[in-house]
Amino acid sequence: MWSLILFVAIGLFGSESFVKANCTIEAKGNLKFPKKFNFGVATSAYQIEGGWNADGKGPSIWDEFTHNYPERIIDGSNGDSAAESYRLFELDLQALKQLGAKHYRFSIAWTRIFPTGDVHLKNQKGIDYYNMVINKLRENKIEPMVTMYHWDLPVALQKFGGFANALIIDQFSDYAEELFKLFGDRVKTWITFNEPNNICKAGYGTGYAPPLIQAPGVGDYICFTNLLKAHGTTYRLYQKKFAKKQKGKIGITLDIFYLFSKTNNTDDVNRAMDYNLGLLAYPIFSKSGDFPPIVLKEIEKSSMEEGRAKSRLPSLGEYWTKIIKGSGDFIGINYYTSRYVKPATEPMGENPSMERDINIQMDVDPNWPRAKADWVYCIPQGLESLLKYLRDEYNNVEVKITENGWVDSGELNDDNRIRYFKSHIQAVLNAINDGCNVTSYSAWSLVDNFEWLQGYTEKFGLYSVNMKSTKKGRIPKKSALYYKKVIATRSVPVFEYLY
Ligand code: GBH
Repeated sequence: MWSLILFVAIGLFGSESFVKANCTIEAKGNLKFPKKFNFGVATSAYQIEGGWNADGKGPSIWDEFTHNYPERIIDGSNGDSAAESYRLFELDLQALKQLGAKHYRFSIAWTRIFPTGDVHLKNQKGIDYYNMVINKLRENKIEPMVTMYHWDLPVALQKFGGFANALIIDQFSDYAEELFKLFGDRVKTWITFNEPNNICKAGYGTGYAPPLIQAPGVGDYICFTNLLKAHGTTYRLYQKKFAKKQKGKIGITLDIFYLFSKTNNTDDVNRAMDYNLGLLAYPIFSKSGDFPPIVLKEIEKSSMEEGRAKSRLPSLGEYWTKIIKGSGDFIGINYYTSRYVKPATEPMGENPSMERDINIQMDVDPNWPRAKADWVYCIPQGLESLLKYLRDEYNNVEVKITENGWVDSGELNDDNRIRYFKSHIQAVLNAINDGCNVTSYSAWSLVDNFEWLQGYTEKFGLYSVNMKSTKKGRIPKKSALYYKKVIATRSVPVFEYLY
């Protein structure tokens, strides 16, 4: 009876039935992860550290924004104290040890080390803090994976224009050089930028996040261009001055929703992927470099129609294409969820804007299991498909999953988070079994933390933190016990054992 219904459903909905509406995925192939595959967890400085002005730290654009516009954060909160990891790193370390994490992805707050962003003005206490973190991790055989920039630009550098000014190329690569000098003897995995899509679209396009620049279809592209140049310059610098001795790897973390087409139209999917992922991945990881040809062509055409003398997204040019092409030892991927895409019937968004340039409608299936946040649905098939897409379109580049996680209200009995992790970790294993070059997975996040515009109303942690107490004790949720078991067995355990 059930198989008959399933059969009819497949017949009716075709490929749609591929994306299941119950947060599960079938296991295919080996049941164990390869020995060299690494499991860990991720956080970011502003979201967990607190101590926003402690010991000489300078203000970042997120300190400034949350202080000046508390009404723009859902609960009026900020990261002034957050999970207090600056004061209480020992508690994070205990949680990492309890999980058996093999690596810890955290970010360095630029303004803790260089309060004004200028590398000639060091804050020794900030340096001491990160040395302590890195050393304690290593003593416990937990590999540090360091994000250099997770959205907290020094206010002093924003005054120069931040990512809207090409000065950021030197400002960032000078900062990166100092990080290599200070920590590169012990840090072997570096991520230059976390989610350029958000840095540039939210910061310089729609302008809903700091530095609040509203210049859609213009500012966002200027930001992408400068950011890619800063990334490429940093990579070359490392190769030239540090790689031989330090032997580390450098990558960049990109966020992407996987995109399905209801009508199985691969052109729609490829075009949308070129805009949402390719804009950043293509210049770094493709064979030819520069922005994806279709994106360059379409934006140039629209720009001409708007009566401009040149494209809003000019080619990177020969010089920069060469520097940026190949400037990544791995691609970091933050995957949370997926969407359906179809071409828009009428022009979308304002003119100009990235939305108008892309002109693709994105929607969800009302049957998909939704999280507390309205943008997260549990679609493990999207992760498997994305990894295969990277394998096929980007020459089987090494992939590190730098974030993946589920959002709820913070309950300790978080079965839905376990379901999410179980199916997504299975999706990664399926992809590996199918020849994808994925080498690590970081769950977002170690602890409940400051979720940007959502403040403390949305929780992603494996550990709960009582934000109101000064002790800020970390309490393992049920999902922490599940993830511990994943790490210990290098497999995808059933989770009934927890009952
Ligand atoms: C990542 O950001 C961040 O790296 C991390 O700091 C954060 O805590 C984590 O994920 C969880 O959010 O327009 O409705 O499609 C992801 C942030 C969330 C920003 C989704 C863009 C799009 C919402 N992104 N959001 S929607």
